Amino acid sequence: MDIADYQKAVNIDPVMNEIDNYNLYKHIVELEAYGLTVVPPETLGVDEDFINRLRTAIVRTCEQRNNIRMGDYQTSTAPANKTFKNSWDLLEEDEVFVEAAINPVQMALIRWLLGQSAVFSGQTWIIKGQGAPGIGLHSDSHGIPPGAGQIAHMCNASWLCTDYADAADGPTVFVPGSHRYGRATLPHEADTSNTPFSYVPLIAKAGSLALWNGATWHASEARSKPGFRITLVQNYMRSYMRPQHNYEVGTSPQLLQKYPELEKIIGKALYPYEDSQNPEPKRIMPFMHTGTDPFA
Ligand SMILES: O=C(O)CCC(=O)C(=O)O
Ligand SMILES: [Fe+2]
Repeated sequence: MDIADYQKAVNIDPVMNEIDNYNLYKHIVELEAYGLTVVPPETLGVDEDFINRLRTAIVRTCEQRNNIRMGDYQTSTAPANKTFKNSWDLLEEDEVFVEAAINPVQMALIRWLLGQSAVFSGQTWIIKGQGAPGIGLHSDSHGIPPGAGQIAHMCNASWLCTDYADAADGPTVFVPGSHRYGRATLPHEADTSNTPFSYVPLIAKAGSLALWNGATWHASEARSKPGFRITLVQNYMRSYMRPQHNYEVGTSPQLLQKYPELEKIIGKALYPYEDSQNPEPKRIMPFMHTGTDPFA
């Protein structure tokens, strides 16, 4: 008996059918058990041409936006202070970014985590060169206070555009099962060189998709290899993460100036680090502190 055949559970039946069609059972169990899964290109229905187009589009967009010449990503020594900049909001740059955002296998897994009403929330690249340091353990579920850990509120779906073969590539690392802690890392837990938490590196070939519950703690290793690690990072969220109305657009400067409290509560874009058009780093830390303090 297939329960989905009864067609009584209108939201979960379509997800079940897709999990079945694409044979995603292992990935669903890994998402539940570990808080992350890595899907190979064959399962995603993408070929080498797709990932070459995606990587090429990222490099080209970075070159154009940051006025640099990167050349061959495998040997390039373009400076990190340029390759990390202006990396958000890519859909209009090349349709391959739309293909990456709506891949149907990816969407089946995202809808398992976030429901049918999941929304696409942001897309950015990581172009990480030789000598780039790692980053500390953190959760991506910024803004979700402790106590709300039973369900996924957001997830990260990252396309690997280069191979992550070993630690020298500077891969992402994960604390398996940490999504169940339901909170962000505290400062003394975040340093990978002395954290008491065990973590595993993401080792997979280009064209794979790493998908994690946003609450799953992760970090990255320093990169020692020449050339660049290139990744397309995508965030998806539950629909309640959106405001009913975007007061950022159209609220008059006169009102904002007269009522500073209004400016504070207006919900200007910042997730996850900064609005690419209007970076305001000073607003980011208080927002991220909600991950360990509901009163932040
Ligand atoms: O460099 C990495 O792989 C870590 C990136 C990260 O923290 C993220 O995409 O949320
Ligand atoms: Fe992250």
